[in-house]
Amino acid sequence: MNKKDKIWATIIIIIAFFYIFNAVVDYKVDKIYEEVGVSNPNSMTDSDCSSNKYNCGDFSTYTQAKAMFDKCGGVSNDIHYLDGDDDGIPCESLR
Ligand SMILES: [Ca+2]
Ligand SMILES: [Ca+2]
Repeated sequence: MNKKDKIWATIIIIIAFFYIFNAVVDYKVDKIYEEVGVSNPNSMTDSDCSSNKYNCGDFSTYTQAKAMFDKCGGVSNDIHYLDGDDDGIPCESLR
């Protein structure tokens, strides 16, 4: 290995290290959020109950839709309009 090769190898190793480090940190953050029982606000599946952000089409299962519905307060606070007929069952189409 000549000097130039060594420099490149070092750069590649540093970049690879950062990628792995970031992946591990992301994984750990997700795990920590999971352990304390709240969803990661940075993840795609965050539960924002402040405005109408989700529709039934945003969920792939009824369980997910129901979890969001319940988390935001159920019928009394159906901020996302997941339960149009107010019977307490959101997204009938997913059942
Ligand atoms: Ca909606
Ligand atoms: Ca309903």
